[in-house]
Amino acid sequence: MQVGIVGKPNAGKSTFFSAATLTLVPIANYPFTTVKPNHGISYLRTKCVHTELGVEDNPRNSKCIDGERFIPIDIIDLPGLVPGASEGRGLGNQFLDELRRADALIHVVDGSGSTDSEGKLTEAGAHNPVDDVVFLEMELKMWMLRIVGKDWEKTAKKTEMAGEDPASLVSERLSGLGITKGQAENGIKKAGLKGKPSGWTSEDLLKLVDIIRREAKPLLLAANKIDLPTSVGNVSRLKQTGELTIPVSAEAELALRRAAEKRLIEYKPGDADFRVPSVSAVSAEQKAALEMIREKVLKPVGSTGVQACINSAFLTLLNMIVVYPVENPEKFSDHAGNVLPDAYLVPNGTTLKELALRIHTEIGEQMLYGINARNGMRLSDNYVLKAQDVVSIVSAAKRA
Ligand SMILES: Nc1nc2c(ncn2[C@@H]2O[C@H](COP(=O)(O)OP(=O)(O)OP(=O)(O)O)[C@@H](O)[C@H]2O)c(=O)[nH]1
Ligand SMILES: [Mg+2]
Repeated sequence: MQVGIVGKPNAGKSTFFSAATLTLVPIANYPFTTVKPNHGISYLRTKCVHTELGVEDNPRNSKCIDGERFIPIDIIDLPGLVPGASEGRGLGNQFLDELRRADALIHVVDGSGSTDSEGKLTEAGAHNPVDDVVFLEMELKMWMLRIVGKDWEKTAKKTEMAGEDPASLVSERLSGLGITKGQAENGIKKAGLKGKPSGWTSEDLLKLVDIIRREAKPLLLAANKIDLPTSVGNVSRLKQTGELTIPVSAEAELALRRAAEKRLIEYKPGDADFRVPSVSAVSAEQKAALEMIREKVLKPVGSTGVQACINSAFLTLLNMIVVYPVENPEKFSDHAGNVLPDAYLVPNGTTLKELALRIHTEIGEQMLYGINARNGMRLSDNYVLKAQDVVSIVSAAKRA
């Protein structure tokens, strides 16, 4: 699974990325610091079931820290986009194609309003961040329109002559972005597009790609720089756009994670607070800076918001759940004895059979039944998985 970070220059995308991945990337207070995409690994955080089951775990595909399970996800940081990028302004939108594998987007907005629409520093609070939301969604639409709309009339006429349906044409054009025919069909219906596709206008296509983008690459707003006083009020303004909005201080998260990495503090991404251990090399200056984060971010907001964005991208926007497949339902282990080795992120609605197929084609195909490891009850292959399920799959196929 992959999440893409988008937004105008200087909004804090690379700071967010760096905080989420603990990877060093260039960060600076001027536009176009990032000139090519950064790829990294971050983690979704969820309560691990091992505490509740009363066992010690040995995770393989994920990490367990203090009873919290961290599941890896891919994350990509893009160069900034400016209004008119689709016409080549700034760095243009050449890098948007990097988002083809992204399942969801995090739009990092400068919630403090201290950078203009092109990311140049301006008087704090002078810029309305809602403008950035409008423009970015426009650029995303223009990007998709460019892909769908190339020689539209000519290609649509050919499709009509061949007796093919318009959804095939749209999904074929957008197949590079992972758009399915079903999503194209849905989009056409929701956009109210009827008649011959060769007669659809650019406006029609713009409406269509916007609907498809919202379904196929949903986004949330990371209202960043919440530590700055001019952010007050902008979070509710951003919420009024109707997009899921999360207050964030990427800079605070980066400082906390770096301090935790150096063992100056105890802090896990997503925690509501940090602790300075009795033995810590933290200097008075560092301590004061960390205390400031506590007062300005953690206390009023509840967390730095970075982990909340990643979690919401998968659990809310994409409506996914975490499940734990095990081989031995009594010991909650795999064949090597690893307890709760894997945590899988699957779409809500996934059946046991679909999970089995994902683990291994043969195991799935030859699946006999499943077992709910919590109570030993048998589960049929069309059982719909629930969040935090611990399940065992009994199959005629042997595992490698
Ligand atoms: N106060 C505050 N400043 C932040 C925060 N996040 C980022 N910044 C600052 O904002 C500036 C821009 O940060 P970057 O992460 O380089 O921004 P970007 O969106 O990647 O910018 P481009 O790569 O130019 O598109 C830097 O000076 C950061 O230190 C935050 O949460 N609070
Ligand atoms: Mg950057």
